[in-house]
Amino acid sequence: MTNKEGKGSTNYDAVIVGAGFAGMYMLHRLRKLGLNVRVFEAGEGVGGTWYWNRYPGARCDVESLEYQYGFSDDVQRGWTWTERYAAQPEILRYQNYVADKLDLKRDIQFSTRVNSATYDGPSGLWRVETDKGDNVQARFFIMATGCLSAARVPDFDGLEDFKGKWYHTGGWPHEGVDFTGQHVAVIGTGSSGIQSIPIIADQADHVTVFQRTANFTLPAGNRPLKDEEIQETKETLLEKRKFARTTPGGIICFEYNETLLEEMTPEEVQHELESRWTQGGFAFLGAYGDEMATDEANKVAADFAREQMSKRVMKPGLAETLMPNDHPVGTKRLCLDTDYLETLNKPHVDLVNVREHPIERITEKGVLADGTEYDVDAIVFATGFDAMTGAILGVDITGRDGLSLRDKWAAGPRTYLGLGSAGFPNLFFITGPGSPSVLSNMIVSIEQHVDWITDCISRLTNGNIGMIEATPEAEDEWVEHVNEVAGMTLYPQANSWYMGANVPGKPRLFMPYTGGVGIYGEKLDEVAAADYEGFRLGA
Ligand code: N01
Repeated sequence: MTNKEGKGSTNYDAVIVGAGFAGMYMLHRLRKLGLNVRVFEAGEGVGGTWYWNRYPGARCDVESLEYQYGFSDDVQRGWTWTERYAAQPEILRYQNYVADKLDLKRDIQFSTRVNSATYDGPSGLWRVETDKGDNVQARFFIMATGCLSAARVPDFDGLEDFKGKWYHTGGWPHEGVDFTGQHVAVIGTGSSGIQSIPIIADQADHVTVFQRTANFTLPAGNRPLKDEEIQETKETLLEKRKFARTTPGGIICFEYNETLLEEMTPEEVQHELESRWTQGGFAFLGAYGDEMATDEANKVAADFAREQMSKRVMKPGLAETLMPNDHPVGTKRLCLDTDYLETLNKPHVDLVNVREHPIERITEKGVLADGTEYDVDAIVFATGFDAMTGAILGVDITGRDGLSLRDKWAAGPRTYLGLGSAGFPNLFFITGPGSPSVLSNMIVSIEQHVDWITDCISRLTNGNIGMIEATPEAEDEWVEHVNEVAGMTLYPQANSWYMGANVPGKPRLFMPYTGGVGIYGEKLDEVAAADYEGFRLGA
């Protein structure tokens, strides 16, 4: 059989979409099972989010000694990290190192975007079509598309009129951008904006930062790694990884203090907050047990954070605009910065509060906000992603009896365990909505999912079972549970991308599972031990 471009139709055991951390490990595990696997990847190389996000200052906010695979002693011993928080080029080099070491690239078709996947009931196979004219079939279809990969430029009027250059942080030119001598507008002050603005400001003659929501940010405390800590990790990583899977966030470089605020003395509270702030990173969100659970407890940490941030702001009147006051600390992703607030003190950097001075449109010359036109040579959109569902729904997925995933999820994603969705047999999501995913160390969660999916596929193939599908009842129960536990936290209070709030028209609901990696892992184990309870296994 040939399609219109003359390519032959090919059968695989499994097709994986995406060659980031998730797709690479999934490929490795399924190949070890003896399966014939094809990975389709839109980029020209491996890396996923780290392939695309090459903006200046791009850096991981999980410590590099933990932000690496933990499934192979050989792989981890062969790589040496240099900084506490690895920068994007180093992470991408690491991913290529792993891909080469495991000889993964021969099964990855690069520069190829999957357009659609359709389940054929009679054969029990998925038919997958790409923008390069591939038309392949596979029993298992696995979305390893990442949670933050569908970059989003807001629908500003007039962008097509702009005579300068514009960029999105999530799709940065590979050759880099030199802003020397330029006037630059940066729109967005989430992690990407906060990381890139200091470096852009080092080059540019003038930078105007457009801020819609003031964000909590703390100094990352990045530094070169010491030989002893590198060595210690090499000796212990695999063992520590087992422990990481029992923790709420899959991170072990700090511990959550479980004592409630009211059970601590003011001195103890101050000590916890100070030492965690100084440590840098997400440790700050674990200063006491109810920090993310009650407004009163959160406010103590938020006040501390505002006080620390204010100390770094010197320009008259600036602190008021920069202080986050419309959401509890941690309910939007906490930002880790290197000199962000100090950069805003500089005379050639201005901050525009978009809430007071809304952006009306992009013009030929720059950005028009509240009647003022800001003339610039370049605009940087640090405006984020259609998170968690954007990349999944970017593929036109049709399941049993013509059911479209886009239709099914029109009011928000519905999954069982974030792994599967009723009506879509043999379709797996890696770190899908309804799993801890972005609230955890992504690589720990990816490994947890890939291991589970591998065991499941192994069970099916060994048992001569052709099909697994979430039942609607188990899915309804899980969706309800995910909402219920999210409702026990402060998270839903913020207009965050966790809630879909950054995309106009997107349904608002809290997409990740807040129960934590450890508790979630117990549930995964129970389901597997009960022969995939909540899933229907069939011929
Ligand atoms: O995206 P974001 P990001 N007009 O959505 C603003 C991970 N990450 O790319 O907050 C004006 O956080 C928007 O405003 P508001 C990390 O998980 C990690 O920065 O919606 N402004 C916000 O300020 C992170 O959380 C790392 O009101 C508009 C900004 O654009 C996630 O990726 C580094 C607007 C978008 O912030 C996403 O981060 C980078 C509009 N129409 C990313 N639309 C690290 O590892 C949006 N904005 C450190």
